[in-house]
Amino acid sequence: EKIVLATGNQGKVKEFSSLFADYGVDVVAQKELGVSDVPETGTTFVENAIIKARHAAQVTGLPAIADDSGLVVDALRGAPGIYSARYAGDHATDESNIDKLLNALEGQANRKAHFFCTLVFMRHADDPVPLVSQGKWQGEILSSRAGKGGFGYDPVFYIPSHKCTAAELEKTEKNRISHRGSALGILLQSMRSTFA
Ligand code: ITT
Repeated sequence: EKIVLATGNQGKVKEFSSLFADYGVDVVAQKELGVSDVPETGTTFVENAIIKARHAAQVTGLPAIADDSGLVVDALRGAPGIYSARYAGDHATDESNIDKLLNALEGQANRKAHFFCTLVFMRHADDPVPLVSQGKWQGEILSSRAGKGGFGYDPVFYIPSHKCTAAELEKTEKNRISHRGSALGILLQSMRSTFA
């Protein structure tokens, strides 16, 4: 059966397409089904993911998977967190968000940060037991950009184990080790054990 992918973010759509192809799951991005973005009024990753999954399921009548994710920076007491997409304001772009982050961390010695991803699967809009999974990816914020791959904050997110930024990783490697890749592995496992 088809599942709607409740995201309007093209970077996420690309990563999920290759991840789901690996797992043999049939997902369609919400835009292709005429679903528009919904206001994210929650105060946690979980709440926002549920809001997005419920909306997409409501509009399409299909089961839905949503991703709410963000960058959590230690020295900024967790900012930008759930506000990562719009850190630099209403018309924020990946570029302006990174500029704002680099400014906020100027002169800061503690560069520790992690990406966080919450995924939600709902069988229908009124599903009382959504499946939830989370993934975390530890790294450090550089003081300038490196790499062209990925999206969002990837060019300044340095992975010590790989000695490069997330934007310099092969796509398949990012999917293997990222917050999104980990969260999806866990979600698919719990979908299998719940519906087997
Ligand atoms: P949807 O709500 O439509 O899915 P969005 O971009 O608004 O799209 P979020 O509210 O979950 O999604 O914000 C996530 C932001 O966190 C995203 O826009 C990036 O700035 C950042 N982010 C999340 N995962 C990332 C990754 O793998 N690499 C770089 N930045 C990431």
